Amino acid sequence: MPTSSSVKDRPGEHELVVVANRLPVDSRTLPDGATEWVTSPGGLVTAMESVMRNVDSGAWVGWAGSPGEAPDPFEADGMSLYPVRLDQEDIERYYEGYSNATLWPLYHDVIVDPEFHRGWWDSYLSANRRFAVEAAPVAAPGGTIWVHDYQLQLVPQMIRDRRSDVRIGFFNHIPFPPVELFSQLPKRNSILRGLLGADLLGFQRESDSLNFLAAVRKLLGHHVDGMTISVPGIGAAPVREVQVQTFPISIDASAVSTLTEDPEIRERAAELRRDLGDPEKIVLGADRLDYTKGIRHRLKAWGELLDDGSIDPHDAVMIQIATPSRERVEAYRQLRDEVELTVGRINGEHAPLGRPAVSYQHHSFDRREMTALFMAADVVLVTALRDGMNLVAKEYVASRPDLQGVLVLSEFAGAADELRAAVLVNPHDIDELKAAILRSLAMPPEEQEEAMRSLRHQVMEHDVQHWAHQFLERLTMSGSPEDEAAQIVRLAGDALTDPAELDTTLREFTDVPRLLIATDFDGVLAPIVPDRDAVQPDQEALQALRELSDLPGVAVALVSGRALADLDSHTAMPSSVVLVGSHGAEVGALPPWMQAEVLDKSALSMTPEKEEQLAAITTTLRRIARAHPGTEVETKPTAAVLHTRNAKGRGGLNATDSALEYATTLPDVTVTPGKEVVEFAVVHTSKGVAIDALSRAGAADAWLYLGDDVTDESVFAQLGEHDVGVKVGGGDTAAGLRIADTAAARDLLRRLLELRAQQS
Ligand code: GDG
Repeated sequence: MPTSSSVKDRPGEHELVVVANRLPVDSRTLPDGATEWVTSPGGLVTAMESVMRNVDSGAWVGWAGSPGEAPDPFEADGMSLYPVRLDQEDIERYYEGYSNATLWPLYHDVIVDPEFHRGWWDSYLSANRRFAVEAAPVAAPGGTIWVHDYQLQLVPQMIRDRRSDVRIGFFNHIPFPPVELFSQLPKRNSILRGLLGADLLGFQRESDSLNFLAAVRKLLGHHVDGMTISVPGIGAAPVREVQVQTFPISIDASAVSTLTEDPEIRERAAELRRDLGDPEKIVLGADRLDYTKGIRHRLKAWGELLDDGSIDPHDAVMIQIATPSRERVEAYRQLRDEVELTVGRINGEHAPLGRPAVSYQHHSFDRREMTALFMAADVVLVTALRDGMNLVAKEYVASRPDLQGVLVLSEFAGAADELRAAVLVNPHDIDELKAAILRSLAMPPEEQEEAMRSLRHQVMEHDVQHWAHQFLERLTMSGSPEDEAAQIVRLAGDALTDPAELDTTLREFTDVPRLLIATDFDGVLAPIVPDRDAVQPDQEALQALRELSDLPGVAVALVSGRALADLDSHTAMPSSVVLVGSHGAEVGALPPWMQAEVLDKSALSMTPEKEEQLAAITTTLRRIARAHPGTEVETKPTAAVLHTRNAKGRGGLNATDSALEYATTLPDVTVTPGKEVVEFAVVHTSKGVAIDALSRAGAADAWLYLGDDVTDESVFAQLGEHDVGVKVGGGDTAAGLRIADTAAARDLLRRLLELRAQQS
């Protein structure tokens, strides 16, 4: 990042102020005493730097990377930088201590033991105060202050205490742990109160948001309604509402993709392969040297594949970039020793003369070199044991406009929620990891292309600018009474969609790599008739569906309230079409290319295990109800419900708290707190849930759904940005398009077939 050393903007004039532990540049003192500025390491800076480049009047408050006196504020890339002072003792206690030896391991599933030292907390508190004191006056009146990450969790409330006029957002770049783990943290409630100073709290994954809400509910006893927390005011101050939302972070995807067109970088990618002795396959790992990244697991798998002869070191080379990180923290020193010992052993046993089996690089590379590495890599291994998101996975995808290369991705990285077409692995299972590596090395080019096309669609469409925009837009809306109304998009009246608009939408939709096309049956494919058994489906519409299901990258599903067998007998669909009956509770066989295990995990149908689970839940809820007079338990075929409406005093709230605490032990149960009721469903039957599960099983980038009934609204309610909802006939709907009748539905399906077939 080019820098200059003067500040034009005066404090108090910035509409957007970012507060992060590190500035985007680190200062280094040169031998002649002059200061040099270099880009500072890590995912947060990579992400936010490109966001801030597009902001007018932006400021960044953070540490400049060296102990002692902070440099004066200065300007870089059109942004004002405000350095915060950290002394050597702050670095040891606040940064290396409480942040990186207590919070980091605790928030990453205690992969190593967190250390708790009281002195570290005092330092964390005073360093957070210094950031808040520096940041508060910098924002313009009514401006926005966006605080980042686990090092600064007390800053939101500290800023609120100083500036009640600004909007405060907080984004956590790392996971937020389950309440059982978070509860171990000394001063845990101070951390929660510090965070609740924000108007909007953003997390990477849905599970992080839910873990945070559970901690607030359980440890502070605040009322939580959906994703809104009511924070009681102190004294006469009114209750304040804090919003929680999931915002998966991303990268500056087009900037990365553009780098791949640079002839020098292309040449460098080719040169890298030559330098390694022209191996057939290059496998790459690129991480900060951190125990969360699963580098040891990856090396173990690679070593075993060489040991058992599954990989010939003449054919395949692994490059492991391990960027130096937190080198003064003991766990990081130990990790470095272990990794280097393992690499040495593997090379000693397997490397052919003159070339490595593992090329290990313990230093950092510039962005261009990283891109060349991604372009050269046939397989990238992201085997994190726990990771907020993991930008390396997204950078690899953005670096492959040639649609070649395979991403092996840990399911414990946040990126796994979005990058469904990667080869997903549990890195703790070394045999599974070995098999995934072998499968990736042998993957035919067409299969690589299909998966990479889908991955690229996801990454290029959801870049970091999109992420920042979503967060800041939500922050601007937070607290506004029009909130919910603004989110509900309804079609005005019952007007039919203009045919030209409909056609444009269908064209855009069929351009997407992997599609799911799904439709209701009665009222869409067949006119409604009084005698259900006498139904006459439109044969041309059925035929269009059959033909669509034969096209590459297209999954087709028929979804109905009818029983599965009934639906089957009226439609005579081939095995390439998925049938879903009983409003989502019955799912027929899947075509072989869909991932059946996604459906198994999606809890769509009752099984003996689920019956048992429901019985156990009912017993526990009844025990809770007995302890809180007035509360009662209702049982349904697939759910148990705790009703607290008739409880006395705080009894209802206490019963709800107990139920929700119990809920945290049931990860695969759908727990829905409502108004004085909490429902525990072991099967969540709705057409919407079925479509969601099917689109994941087919790794669909977008889906289209046709429906006419109120039960179809559960599908329309979850339309994503690229999905298409088509309401057939009149009535209120959340679908974006409306057509008249079954004849129009037939025409639409035929048009879809025509558009998609043109591409094959
Ligand atoms: C945290 C969360 C979350 C790495 N080595 C070099 C280099 N890098 C770049 C990568 C990537 C970034 O650093 C690392 O980002 P990650 O996301 O992979 O990991 P963390 O640093 O742990 O980041 C993480 C992230 O925050 C953002 O929210 O995704 O889960 O832990 O951009 O390419 N860059 C260069 N040379 C290197 O040697 N230039």
